[in-house]
Amino acid sequence: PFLENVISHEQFLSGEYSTTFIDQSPELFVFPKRKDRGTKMLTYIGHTTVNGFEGIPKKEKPSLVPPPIPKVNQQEKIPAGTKQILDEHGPEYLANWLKEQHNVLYTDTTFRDAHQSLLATRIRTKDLVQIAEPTARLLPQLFSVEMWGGATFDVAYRFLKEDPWQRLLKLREKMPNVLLQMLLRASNAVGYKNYPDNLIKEFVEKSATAGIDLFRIFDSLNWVEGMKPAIQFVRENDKIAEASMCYTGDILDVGRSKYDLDYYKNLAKELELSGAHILGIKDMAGLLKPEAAYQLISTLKETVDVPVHLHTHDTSGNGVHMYARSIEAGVDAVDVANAPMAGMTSQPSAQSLYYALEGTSRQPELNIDAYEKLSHYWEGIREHYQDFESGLKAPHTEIYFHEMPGGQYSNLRQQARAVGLEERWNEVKAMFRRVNDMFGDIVKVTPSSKIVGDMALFMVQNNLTEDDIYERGESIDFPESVIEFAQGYIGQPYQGFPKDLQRIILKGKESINVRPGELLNPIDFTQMRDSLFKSLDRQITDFDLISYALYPKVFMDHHKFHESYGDISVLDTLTFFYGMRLDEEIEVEIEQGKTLFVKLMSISEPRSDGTRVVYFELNGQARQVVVKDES
Ligand code: 3PY
Ligand code: ZN
Repeated sequence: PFLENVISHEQFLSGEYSTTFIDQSPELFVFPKRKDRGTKMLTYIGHTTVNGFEGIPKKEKPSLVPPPIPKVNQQEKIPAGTKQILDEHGPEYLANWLKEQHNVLYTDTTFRDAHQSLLATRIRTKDLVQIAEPTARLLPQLFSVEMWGGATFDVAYRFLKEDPWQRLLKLREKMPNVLLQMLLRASNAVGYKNYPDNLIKEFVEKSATAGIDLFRIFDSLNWVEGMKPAIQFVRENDKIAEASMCYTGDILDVGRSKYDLDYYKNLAKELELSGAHILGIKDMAGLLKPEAAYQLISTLKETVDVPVHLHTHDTSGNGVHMYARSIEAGVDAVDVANAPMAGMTSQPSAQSLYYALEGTSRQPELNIDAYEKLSHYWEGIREHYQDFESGLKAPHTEIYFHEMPGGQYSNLRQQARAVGLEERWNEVKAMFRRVNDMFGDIVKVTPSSKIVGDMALFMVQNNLTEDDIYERGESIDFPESVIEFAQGYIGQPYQGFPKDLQRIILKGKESINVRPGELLNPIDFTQMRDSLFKSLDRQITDFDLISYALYPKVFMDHHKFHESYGDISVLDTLTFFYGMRLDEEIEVEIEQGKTLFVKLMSISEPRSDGTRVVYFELNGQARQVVVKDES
């Protein structure tokens, strides 16, 4: 705390201090009183009860029953699965094994993409961990469980106030038999920009150590150059590199030749040569139509020797049909979600596809009753996150036109709402497509999709047409993300940037055509650890270090939050989002065998300084905390 006082002192920051600074600044020795765990937690509950939770309307905590967790015999050994094949024989063997299976295999995305796409990535670790071991016991035939990466990493810190590494470690412990899979944005890791290569290397290594077996790697422009380091690092760790191509456009549309069957054939070959153990097809917007899927998969199965793994989003409602055709064409594995967390912008339902394949020879070999048992849990838990629902109520075939990824649709809509463009949402969607075409028809997935979205919003908000951009673009300040894209800082689009537009956006700024990671200075982790240790005054783990390197501000904000409120990942989800009702009593297990009993007694009227006193009983003793009423 002393060092923290020094480095945050105004005089110190201004640089105008001498050797007597410490002697003459007694305030440096005033340390904030460290609050005990109970008080910190009551402060959080008090604050949330009074002010609500960021991003959702404040309302009284809903009354919901806890979701049912299927009974399993915990004394029995957990059945072996794909994880044991990988650990015993390595990634090449595992990939061959996958290819040799006759029946199609399932990757279950319920723990990651399903809630990223339906509930803004908000499902908390506590709710995932409860169902992890039953899943491992009931569905040992899964190929893998996708449970990490993508947006889960920063959302954990930013919104859920928890440590994403803890999620990985805990799920690994509970699911020792199936492959754990993550989504890795190649040189963007789990962020939105390119990072130095040595950070990607560290990130992959520590993720592998903490429990990831299969890395699905993609580049947001399908730029293989940008994916090579990540593929290499995964291979060096003896884990599975699933190099993925993002599906865009429509191979059935003969009028649109940029992304035709040959494009995907060449890309697949290139990815195989770059070291892919598995070829992934990432249909992030759900654009792949059933017949296109049949042609694509048949062609790719003839093109590469590695197995093919298909991912889609069911936004159009055609997901199950599309998978059924892909399975006919020989795809090795597909991504599905448990039914109550499936459909719409999420993955197709595991159960629906299972039944759709009845009577065919490739129906997955698993216990469908187990899926149904687990589904009761997901059905119940989804209710706890009702305020994060995206609002999409029906299949949406307009995606074939605007091509927005599943996870982006609701996000961009919220962004539009936030800047007062809710009534012009249809215009924003149309503009999204226009911008895509202006950019030369690009692959749209995090982060390139966000850049197209930023530009579309910018144009609608400022009433700019495409002609305006070409005619008066010189005097327009474009969004920062658009400038960085035109500079080549997220990589090179297939067939390059449209030169005119690039010049208008850059206004003389230079652009690059090499991998941004080659130009970025490597991170000095030793020095970074030292300075973090000094400012946080605690042991810095390797995980902390990587998180800080990826997201310095997000990590520091999380640290400050933790200092004020402690570890609130132990709270049940409804209390976490809504606080407590008057007279309600809850139990909080803060560590194994140590439970706090919390009762909310009363809340005072606001005082003249805008604060309220919140009165609790903590383990039967009266306690009070003061919180600011932000209304
Ligand atoms: C992510 O990058 O988070 C995605 O899910 C992209 O589809
Ligand atoms: Zn996805």
